[in-house]
Amino acid sequence: MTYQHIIVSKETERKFAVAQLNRPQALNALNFELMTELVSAFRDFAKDPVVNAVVLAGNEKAFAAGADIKEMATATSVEMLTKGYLEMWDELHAFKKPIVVAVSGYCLGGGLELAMIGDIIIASETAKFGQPEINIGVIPGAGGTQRLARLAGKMKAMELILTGRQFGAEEALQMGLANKIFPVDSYLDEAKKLAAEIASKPPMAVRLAKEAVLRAASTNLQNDVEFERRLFALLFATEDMREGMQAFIEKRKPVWKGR
Ligand code: DAK
Repeated sequence: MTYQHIIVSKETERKFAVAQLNRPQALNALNFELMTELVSAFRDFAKDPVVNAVVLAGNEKAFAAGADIKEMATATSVEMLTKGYLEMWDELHAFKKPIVVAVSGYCLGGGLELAMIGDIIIASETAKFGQPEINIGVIPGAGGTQRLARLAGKMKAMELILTGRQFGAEEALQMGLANKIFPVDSYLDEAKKLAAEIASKPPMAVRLAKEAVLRAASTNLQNDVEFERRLFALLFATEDMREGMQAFIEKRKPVWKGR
């Protein structure tokens, strides 16, 4: 299958696949089409016996700057809950093979949520992480409040989610979000090396190890993610959400009304 918004390749010798987000003009913002393609690629990886691990990457400037705000700006709560978007994220979350995420540049909002669905994060020195949704009148809606709080602890997650502040690779490493940091020119190769190493292990043991480790961090995760989603969709009924997203599109500062 050919894709428009992602680039997929397979290293059959080293037994892993690479999915690279490829909407550079929008800093790899995750629009509906890109997500559809990504899910389709992962369905193929799931079935392919040559693929024992996956590297998920963006480009040097951006892993992904979040969900596509231009697409979301006019969406209704009902559309957010029914358009099939939620199912796509669920499907990625349910992927059984290990995902090594290679992050350089912006990894924000839904971009960070996607990275956290992965299993290991290799960051470049220029990686910039953040959950900036608050700045456009919403909250993380793809598990960010839950996964970041479980990874970094309540206080840290609270600060990052309430301020929307961006943070670098070093801070990500300290809080246990990133596993390793490498220079920009080698981070992707290092992610591939790690994927190849994991892919050389016995596939069934790897799969069950992933499932078991996820259990440690996921008590009630699915329920809590559902809860977060409902709050996210609820914010689509507010004027501040319309204002926040419109202000981003118009490249101006939003004016909040508290309603
Ligand atoms: N959406 C759409 N377009 C984006 C974008 C985004 N998230 N981020 C950047 N772009 C576009 C810009 O509009 C610009 O397009 P043109 O003006 O050239 O047409 C182009 O990419 C380059 O961006 P900038 O000109 O803004 O570049 P700068 O270097 O000045 O700034 C930046 C880079 C990353 C700081 C800035 O672009 C930025 O703040 N971007 C938005 C970051 C953000 O707020 N992300 C969170 C979005 S909300 C859910 C699933 C997912 C989600 C929620 C629910 N469910 C399953 C329920 C996720 C939500 C989000 O991610």
